[in-house]
Amino acid sequence: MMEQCIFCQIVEGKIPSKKVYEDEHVLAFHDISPVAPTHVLVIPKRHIASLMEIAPEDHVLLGKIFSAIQTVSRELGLAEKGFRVVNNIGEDGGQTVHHIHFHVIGGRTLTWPPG
Ligand code: IU
Repeated sequence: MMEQCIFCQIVEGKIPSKKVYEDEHVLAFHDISPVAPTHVLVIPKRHIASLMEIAPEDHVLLGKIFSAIQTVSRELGLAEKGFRVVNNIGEDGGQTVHHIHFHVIGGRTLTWPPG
């Protein structure tokens, strides 16, 4: 399962990605199919299937992910006008890749509600 995970393969460098941020625990890269002028995915390097698999011992990691989101949003020029962070969970949530990821979407005025 984890060997086949596309995002684990991106973390391992087996599949190329356009990285925008990387530290020991977190990776951010441009989404292959952007829905806005800027669309980045921020992920933990360790395989966690979804938000529902987050354990209490992962809380520090979650904080690191959100720090990375701040850094990425500033570096990509999103912070001033605003942007959106999205985490899809499960079938109804529209999750298609089962390695937790936070979409950072911006560069245009976003509408609400989502589809
Ligand atoms: P979702 O929340 O699980 O639906 O989001 C998965 C995202 O991963 C989606 O926006 C895809 O375009 C993106 N993605 C990618 O960037 N690279 C890939 O190789 C694959 C999916 I597969």
